[in-house]
Amino acid sequence: MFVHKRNPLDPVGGAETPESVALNRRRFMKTAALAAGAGALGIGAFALWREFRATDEEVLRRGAVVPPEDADLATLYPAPRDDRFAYDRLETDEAAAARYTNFYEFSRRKSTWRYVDAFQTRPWSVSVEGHCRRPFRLNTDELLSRYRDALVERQYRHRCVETWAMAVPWTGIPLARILRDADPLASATHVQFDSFDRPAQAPGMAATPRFPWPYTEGLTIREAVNDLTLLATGMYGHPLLKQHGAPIRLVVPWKYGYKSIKSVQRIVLTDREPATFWSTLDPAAYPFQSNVDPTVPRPWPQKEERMLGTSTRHATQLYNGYGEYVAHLYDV
Ligand SMILES: Nc1nc2c(c(=O)[nH]1)N[C@H]1C(S)=C(S)[C@@H](COP(=O)(O)O)O[C@H]1N2
Ligand SMILES: [Mo]
Repeated sequence: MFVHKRNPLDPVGGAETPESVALNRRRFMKTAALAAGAGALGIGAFALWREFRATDEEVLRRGAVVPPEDADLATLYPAPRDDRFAYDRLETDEAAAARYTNFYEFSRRKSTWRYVDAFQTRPWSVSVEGHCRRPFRLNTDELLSRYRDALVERQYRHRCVETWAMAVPWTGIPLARILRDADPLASATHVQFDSFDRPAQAPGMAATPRFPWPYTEGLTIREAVNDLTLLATGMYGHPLLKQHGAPIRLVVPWKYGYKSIKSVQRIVLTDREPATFWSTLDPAAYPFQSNVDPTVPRPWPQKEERMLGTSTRHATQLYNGYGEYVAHLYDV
């Protein structure tokens, strides 16, 4: 299994098993249950079975957020579609994406939707600060109101370094629009993103106090203002589910998925390359740049990817296929 293998966050149990294998296992376990009796299965197997038995409705309902009080803001979804990035493959089923997520604040398993009940996504605010002339802080409603004209829906492919992939419609605001309003200083060479630090609401954080929380990420300023970089507030035409990083997350489709930090609270313009959660844990496996590249093992092979909810495989593309938009950033 290709699950962030070479770092201390090694997966537990079989929760990360690819879906096709998991479904076979479920069938096997049903048979085993009939043959041996439920008692012989053991608690671990029972937990695994419960996970895969969950209905799509349950997975989507558990992750749903409290809607804004201002009903007018709800009418912003779905946002006008910007069709430039239409994918060359089938869109991922919404429930398939929602049941297989990476969100270590909640769990190392993929079924993070099971652990998000206590997570409060409202009220929530995000700040833009650091090396800029006009720092500001907005709550999520103010963010949507201020940038309502910039809100777009875009179809992007997402590629996790574990080699699973998805093709999903995000709703978001181009990050460049937001950074521009802060009026960055010439000294701002990088942008740092910080997630939340609330172990009381996030069982994965409570279980791993030694990890470098909060989850952090970073981009160069040129990457941050690239046309592709989105600050997402929604997915599949409605506000983000908790397990996908409600209420606000970053989406950087040409980089491995861990760069797309969830549940962002602080955006800091800085004059140096910031430390990130994964590169702090293992700098060799998770370098700062982390562009998708089929030729570079990380350290496991990256030649192919599997679409979530299916057994369809595709060849991995350099920059995840977005070279037209980003290759110039890396010309030497
Ligand atoms: N705060 C936070 N952001 C995160 C993660 C995380 O554990 N915590 N996981 C990352 C990884 S490894 C991936 S692949 C994507 C997954 O996004 P998705 O679960 O919405 O598909 O989120 C990224 N953002
Ligand atoms: Mo990932």
